[in-house]
Amino acid sequence: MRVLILGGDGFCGWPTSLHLSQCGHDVTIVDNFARRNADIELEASSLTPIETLGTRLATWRELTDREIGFHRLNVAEDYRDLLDLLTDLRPDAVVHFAEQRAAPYSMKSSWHKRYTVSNNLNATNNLLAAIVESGLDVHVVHLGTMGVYGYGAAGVKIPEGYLRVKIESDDGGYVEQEILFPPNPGSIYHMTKTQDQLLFAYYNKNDEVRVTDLHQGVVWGTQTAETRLDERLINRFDYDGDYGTVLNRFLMQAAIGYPLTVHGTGGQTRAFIHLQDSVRCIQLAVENPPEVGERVRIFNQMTETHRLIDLAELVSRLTGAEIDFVENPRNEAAENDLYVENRQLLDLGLVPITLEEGLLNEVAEIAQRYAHSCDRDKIPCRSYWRRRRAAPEAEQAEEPVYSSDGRADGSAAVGEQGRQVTR
Ligand code: NAD
Ligand code: USQ
Repeated sequence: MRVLILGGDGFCGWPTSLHLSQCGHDVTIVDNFARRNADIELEASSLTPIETLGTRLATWRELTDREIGFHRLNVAEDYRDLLDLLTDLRPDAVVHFAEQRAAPYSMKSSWHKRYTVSNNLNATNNLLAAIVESGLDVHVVHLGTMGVYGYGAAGVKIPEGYLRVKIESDDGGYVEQEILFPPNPGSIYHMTKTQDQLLFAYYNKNDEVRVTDLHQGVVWGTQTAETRLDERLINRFDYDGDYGTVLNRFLMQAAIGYPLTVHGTGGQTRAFIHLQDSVRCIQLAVENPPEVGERVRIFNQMTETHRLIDLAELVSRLTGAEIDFVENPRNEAAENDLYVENRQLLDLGLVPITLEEGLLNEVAEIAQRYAHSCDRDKIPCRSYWRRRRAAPEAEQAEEPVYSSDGRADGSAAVGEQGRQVTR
């Protein structure tokens, strides 16, 4: 298949591009390097030494003889270029990762809120509008999030996107309907993903655009079979207070002897998936498209749920790290249960890699190997979600200066910002 990958230079996009290429698909990447530019803005960087995209692609060619194409464009702004690319390439599928994905980053200031909304919603709408204008029948595979549901459903297992409801009718009877599960986003970033859902539903209904929306949990791990082939292919490893996600942060903190930063009590339960499973799920979604006329397919792309305190204690047991209960900078429930349905990807053949010591050790080893490049000052999360708790410097934050292609000049300091295994 010909597959266009929007956001193919990112944490999930890069290993997915390599995996789909390895599987024999003809892959082309689009990216505007917004993520690399956010590092400049935040004065942070990946723990692992990621190469330029040019070197990454040349290395892949050298090792495998496979060519991955690349086009630098801003999906949210360069509509005409996107349309021309679709028309020239005529892809069978577009995998859409090209969004600002960090919840803390989206909550740093009003600029970050507006940027996240504008980037994410325009990227999704531009893609859908361009598919319709091109007249092509392209399957969109979008990376959504478990956070569209909120993280608790009053003890109910969260279904895959749709909820069957009974509505009382005027004659005292009941009408049955299937509706999108009520959205309950906790951050501006998560809110953009709930709005993406409506864009997909609309274009699917009106124009029969075929869509698979993957509601993914927190991704952990950093390497996949393909990124391990050569150090020049190494994937990014985010550990800073904005982009670092919880389990990778704990493993990296343990590696440098930094107390594990548990927000609040650690009673929050979240859904997780290993990066290797994430790329496999995307392959399954690409290779099993919905029929024309089928409603938007929604898969819950997660393999297990964990309470954060249990994860911290596990990492602490393995490494001897101390646990630090820090005041939670976010506005989220201190504790929640989480039960999630994920049958559809299992039925397509996913065999989950669950969290076990061997894999944790592998991530910890990578963190250890590159610990020398860690900037400890970037570890605390300083993005306060509630106005009344905003740090004084956030109030005075200046906007970073961005050029139209999303490049920050880096000059402006922005205010700093029950375990369930489902198989
Ligand atoms: P990332 O920030 O590492 O990658 C996103 C890529 O998209 C970056 O390379 C960035 O430069 C690019 N991009 C952003 N806006 C763009 C635009 N307007 N035009 C062109 N390129 C643009 O993020 P990631 O962790 O790889 O996440 C990818 C997707 O998966 C996101 O949509 C995210 O919401 C979703 N997701 C991620 C996780 C996770 O734990 N990382 C979990 C669930 C869902
Ligand atoms: N947390 C800590 N300590 C830390 C960092 C985070 O306790 O040092 C807590 C947070 O308060 C939160 C939980 O860990 O309760 C998860 O935070 P996270 O940063 O790992 O994940 P999140 O902000 O939810 O976002 C990540 C990705 C996002 C994706 C989402 C999937 O960045 O793109 O959509 O995971 S989900 O969480 O299922 O919605």
